[in-house]
Amino acid sequence: MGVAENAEPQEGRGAPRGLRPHIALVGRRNAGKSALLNALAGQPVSIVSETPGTTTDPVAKTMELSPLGPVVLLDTAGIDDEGALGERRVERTKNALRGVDAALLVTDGRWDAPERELAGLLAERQIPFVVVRNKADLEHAELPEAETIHGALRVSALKGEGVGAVVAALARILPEAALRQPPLLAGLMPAGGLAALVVPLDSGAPKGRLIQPQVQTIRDCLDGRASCLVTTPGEYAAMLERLAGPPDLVICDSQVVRETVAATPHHVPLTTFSILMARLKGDLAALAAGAAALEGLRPGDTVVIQEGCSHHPQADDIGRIKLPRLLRALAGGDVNVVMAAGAAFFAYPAQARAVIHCGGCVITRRQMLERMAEARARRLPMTNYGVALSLGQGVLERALSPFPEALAAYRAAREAQ
Ligand SMILES: Nc1nc2c(ncn2[C@@H]2O[C@H](COP(=O)(O)OP(=O)(O)OP(=O)(O)O)[C@@H](O)[C@H]2O)c(=O)[nH]1
Ligand SMILES: [Mg+2]
Repeated sequence: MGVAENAEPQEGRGAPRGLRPHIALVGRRNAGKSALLNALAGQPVSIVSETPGTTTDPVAKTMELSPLGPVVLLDTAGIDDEGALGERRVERTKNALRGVDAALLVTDGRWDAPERELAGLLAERQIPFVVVRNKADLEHAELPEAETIHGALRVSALKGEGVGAVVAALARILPEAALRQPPLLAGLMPAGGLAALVVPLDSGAPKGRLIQPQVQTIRDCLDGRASCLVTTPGEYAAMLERLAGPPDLVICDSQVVRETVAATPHHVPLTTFSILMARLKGDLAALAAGAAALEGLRPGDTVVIQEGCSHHPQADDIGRIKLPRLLRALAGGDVNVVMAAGAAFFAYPAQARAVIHCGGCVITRRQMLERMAEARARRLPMTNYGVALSLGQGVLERALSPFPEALAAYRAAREAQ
């Protein structure tokens, strides 16, 4: 495809490129494609200049785009490039569009032949796209009279304004298949490796079977030609002793994470089923960062506890009993808990300080991401049950240790508050 790699070091265990949705930035020269890419990345990745034709070859940049998660953004040369070389660049841009999951059609306010050509091309290739009307800060200045571009998002890449709405729009248009990362254990288990699964059989466990995340983990191990041992918290230490070496990964139920950590050698990667699900369903880095907000809670604060389904509450229900108890302990006093359940849209109350979402087993990744985008638009930190439970047991950093990006996001959010 002739795409230049940026000099960014490969992110250790980050999502492999093949699992990341690819998003192209297209438009005429000087529309601000590179400036928009930089605004999305939050760092100067592409060269921005007033000279038309600055970007010549497509440039791919892997990044975490919260709340979308890991993506590849593709900067391209202007579609209106001219001359013999220019035509070859245009060809490259068109080729780079092959296989992208979505596109941002960037315009400086004009909607003429180049924009129409691109819109036609994208439609023809069935690539969902958003029109980004950039340079909104220049509305009344040098720009030609802006045509009304239906549904265009107004953005100033230069000032970083409206960039969040672009990400939210991408979350809406990206096809489900592009966003889904099917293997729960992606990047975590070596082939031929061994995972230890710690599964409590308390009153909440269904009779005669295991719950979905546990089954999915076992299946993923087998698909990856790895093995797994499944045990209860009570048998776990004895099982470890019988092994000739430690397992490659330990995965436990969130509710027994503290005791599992205590029984596990320090160097063994360890996480919870909920954190694996959070990575699969949403953006783990953003959910980890959201957990930091719980540590800053004060008595009287409002926290939304949101569930994807409306299940029948159990005796020691996590959402209704355990998490409110945890929030009181963190805040050092009473916390105002607002429960939201079901698939319908829920308007977060203005006074809310944080949202704790369930694992979202009944909602799609896309729905989960839309909820995250909604919270983000309101500058409301969102975390999830599994992350919050590990935080409450004082072992969140350990449970995030297999996911360096998420661990870094949590630490950064903690420092920022
Ligand atoms: N006022 C204003 N200027 C912008 C904005 N975004 C980009 N620019 C300016 O527009 C010019 C072109 O920006 P680029 O990001 O290089 O545009 P591009 O679409 O990548 O252009 P090529 O790579 O040449 O095709 C630069 O001088 C930027 O500073 C914006 O939001 N507001
Ligand atoms: Mg450029």
